[in-house]
Amino acid sequence: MKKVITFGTFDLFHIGHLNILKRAAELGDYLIVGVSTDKLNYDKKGRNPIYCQNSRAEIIQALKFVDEVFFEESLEKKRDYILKYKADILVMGNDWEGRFDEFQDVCEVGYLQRTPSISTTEIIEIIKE
Ligand code: C2G
Repeated sequence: MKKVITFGTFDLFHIGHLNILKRAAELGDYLIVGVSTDKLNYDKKGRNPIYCQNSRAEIIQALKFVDEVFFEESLEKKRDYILKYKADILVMGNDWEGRFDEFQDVCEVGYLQRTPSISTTEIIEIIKE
């Protein structure tokens, strides 16, 4: 069984999130998603997500092609998560191109094309206007 792992905040869940998760699932037999905690998001982006981590994780877990969800507490723990969940391939959007190549010694690493013209940040800006 080929296990795929991916990570993200998935705040204000949108079609770009759906597309990447669906395509990640197609690369293997079992999809594991690390959902960034509120704290990790705050540390990374300087603001809290709109949806709290439990809501974001519940939404991801409800998708039919997602098999397992856990909370990603630290960017530095990626290697531990890959090993813990016995992932065969790490998949991320190409905004992260090259950033996770260091894990090629423990799994395959792939980057998928981002869905154009949509992002959580843009949605927030549009609503604000
Ligand atoms: N994504 C995409 N197309 C978009 C927007 C996002 O394919 N239009 C992808 C991103 O490339 C990422 C995933 O959706 O692979 C989740 O995106 P974010 O929620 O923005 O996650 P991010 O903040 O990049 O967190 O450890 C890594 C981080 O936790 C990733």
